[in-house]
Amino acid sequence: MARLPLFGQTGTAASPAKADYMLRIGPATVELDRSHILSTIGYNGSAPGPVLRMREGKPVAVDVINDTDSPEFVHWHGMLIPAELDGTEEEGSPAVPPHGRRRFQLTPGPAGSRWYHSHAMAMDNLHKGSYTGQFGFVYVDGGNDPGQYDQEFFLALRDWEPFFTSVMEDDDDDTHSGPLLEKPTILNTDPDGLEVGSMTYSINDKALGSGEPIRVREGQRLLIHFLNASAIENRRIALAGHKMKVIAMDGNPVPSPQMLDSIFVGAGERIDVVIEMNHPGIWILGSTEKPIRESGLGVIVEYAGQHRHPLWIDPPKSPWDYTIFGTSTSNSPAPQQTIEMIFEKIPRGFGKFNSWLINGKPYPHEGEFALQQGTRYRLVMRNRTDDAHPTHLHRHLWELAEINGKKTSGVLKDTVVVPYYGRVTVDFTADQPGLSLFHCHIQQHMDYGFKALFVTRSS
Ligand SMILES: [Cu+2]
Repeated sequence: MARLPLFGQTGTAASPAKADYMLRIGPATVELDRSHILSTIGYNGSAPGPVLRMREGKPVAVDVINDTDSPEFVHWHGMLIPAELDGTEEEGSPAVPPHGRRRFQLTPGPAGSRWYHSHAMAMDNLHKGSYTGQFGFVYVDGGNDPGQYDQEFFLALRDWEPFFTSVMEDDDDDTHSGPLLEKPTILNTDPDGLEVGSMTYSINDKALGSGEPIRVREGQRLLIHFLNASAIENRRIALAGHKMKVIAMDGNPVPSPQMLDSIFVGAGERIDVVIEMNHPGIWILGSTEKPIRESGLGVIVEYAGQHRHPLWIDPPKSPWDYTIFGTSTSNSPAPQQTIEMIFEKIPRGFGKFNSWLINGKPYPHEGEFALQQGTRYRLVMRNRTDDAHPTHLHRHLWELAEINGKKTSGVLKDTVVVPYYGRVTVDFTADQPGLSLFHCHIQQHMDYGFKALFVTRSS
C-alpha cells in the first residue's frame, strides 16, 4: 500500500472551468519542532507544498494564485514543456503577477520524480526565490509502476534561515573520485566574497526527532523519493543499518541499479531508492554530516515493536560516482557538435558577492548558445572552481557521457553535479524549440552570473 506522509495531493477532478490543481503562493508557517517555528512563503500555506501526482501525457490545468507583493515564477523542474510554461523570466515565461493568478495548462512528462519551485531571482534577499518554502514534488505516473514496495515516501531535504558568511563549510568534497582535470596552474588567491550558509535543517517540514517517524515492519520494502530542495548545498544521505538500492536518478530509471551505503544528492537532484527493511531497530535516516544531522536533517525510522534510542552509524566513506549507474554500450546517436563551457569564479573579497563566469562572462552572453533543432550535442563542462556545482538545463534530458574522464552511457538526468576542478560531459538532443535556461542550482551562483540561455531554432 502506498502512503504519502505529511501531505496528500490536491484535487484531481477535471472540469473545463475548474483547474485540476491549485497552488496559492503566500505566507506559510513551518513548525520544525515545538520550539522552532518559521515564517516563510510557501504553497497552500505549507512548505513543502502538496505532492502533485499527475499522469504522463494527460493534460492538466494548474491555477497559481500569487498572494504576495512580488511577481513569482513557478518552474516545473524536469518536465519537457514549452518555454512559456516552464516558469523562468529568462525564457520569457510570463510571471504570476503580485496579487494575481495564472493558469498553467501543461502535458506532464516524462514519467518520474519531478518538482516545482520558485525561479525568482533573489540576489541579496534571502527571503526570496528558492530560499523560501516554495518547493514541492510532482510525481508523474507512467502507468508501468511494478509496485514492488510496501510503502512510498517523498522526502525533501531542506535548510532554513539562510545567512551570509565568508567561512563556507561544505561537504561537496566527496563528489570527487578522479584527478583534478580542470585545476588551473595559477589559482586566483584573492579573498573570497560572501556565500550563503545555514544551520537549520529539516526533511520535509520537520527537524530530526520532531515529526512522525517512518513506521515500518520487518520484511517490508520502502520506496523513497529523495529531493534536495536546498538553494545552497549538495548533501550526502544514509539510513543507518541499511543499504539503499538506487533505482532512478532525477526520476529516470538507471540502467544499472546499485546497492549503496549512502547517496549524494546535489541541489535540485532527485534520487529514488528501494530499501529492504531487514535490520529491526530504531534508526536515523539523515545527513552523514553530524552537525547537519543534529541540526535537523534527518528522520527516525522505527520498526514495529522496537523501543530504544534512535541509532546512527557512520556509513563507509566512498566517493560518489555517477558512472556506476550506467552501461558501457550506448544506444544513442553520436553527438554531431560539441559545446564547451568553462566555469570560473571571481572572488570579490570581504562583504561582497563573488561573480560566476561561463566562458569568461557572467550572464547574459551575447548571442548565447545557438542550437539547431534535432541536432545532438555534446556539452563539455569544465569546472575551474573549488566548488562542486549542480548544473541544470531546463526542458531537456541529458545523457551522462563522461565524469572526470570516466565514460558511461544510459544515465538520463536534468541536473548533474560537476565536481570541483572536475569535468562532466553530457549529450543531449536539442528537441525543444525556443529558449532553455542553463544554470547552477545554487541560487547565489545563478543570481551572480552562473547561467546562460540555449536558443534552439528549427531548420
Ligand atoms: Cu554553483
